[in-house]
Amino acid sequence: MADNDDKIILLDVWASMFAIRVRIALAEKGITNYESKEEDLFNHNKSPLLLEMNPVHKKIPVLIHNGKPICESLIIVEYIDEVWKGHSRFMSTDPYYNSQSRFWADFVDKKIYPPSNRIWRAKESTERETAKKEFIENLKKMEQQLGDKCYFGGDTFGLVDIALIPFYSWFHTYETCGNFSIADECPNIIEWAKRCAQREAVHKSLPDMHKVYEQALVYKMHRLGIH
Ligand SMILES: N[C@@H](CCC(=O)N[C@@H](CS)C(=O)NCC(=O)O)C(=O)O
Repeated sequence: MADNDDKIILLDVWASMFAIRVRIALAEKGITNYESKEEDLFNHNKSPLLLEMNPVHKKIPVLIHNGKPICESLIIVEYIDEVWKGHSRFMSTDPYYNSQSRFWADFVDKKIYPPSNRIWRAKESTERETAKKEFIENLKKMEQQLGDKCYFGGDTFGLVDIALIPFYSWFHTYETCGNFSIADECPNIIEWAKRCAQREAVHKSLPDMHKVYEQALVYKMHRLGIH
């Protein structure tokens, strides 16, 4: 379990919403003594360490805890919660509550992430408009699920909040590329995001939205083969 001499390495990419989840989880648990290794995912430049630690998917984030790798952001967040039990918990002791948290965190990965990505990557406006529609529809479902609660799980900041809040840094990119306002579509999600961003752990882990936008343009040029 957790020890003060633990050696923790995060294979990271600063703008990645999946990596941001892990940085928030670590910060929420008060873990600052870890090494973040920034990966270059382009030009066949992945580090030998990444290929060794995540040979199946070859993706970041990977948390390396005392030499042992943990892959997949949501699995990493739950791992951090289980190992560093001392601080407030992301999961509960109630199996039903946890099943619902996992359902909605999975919804973020399956129904929010794919259309969000297509909004800024789209080459044509029809593709972009379809993605935008799907993104808004699904974000509204999350807004409904949030209801008038403080966080998705109630009063405690938990797994679903950690799964979704990194997207807040990307909202400006979606809005600029898709020419729409998320605040107009989902005002309660924006209120929730602002509430989350008041937490120190979240605030210091979320990258600047304008830098994210610039980076998105670089990613897009890479995808189009323009370097
Ligand atoms: N389901 C994974 C997704 C991770 C992911 O897509 N990572 C991207 C960066 S945002 C990556 O490493 N891409 C490299 C590649 O696809 O080769 C998670 O939750 O950790």
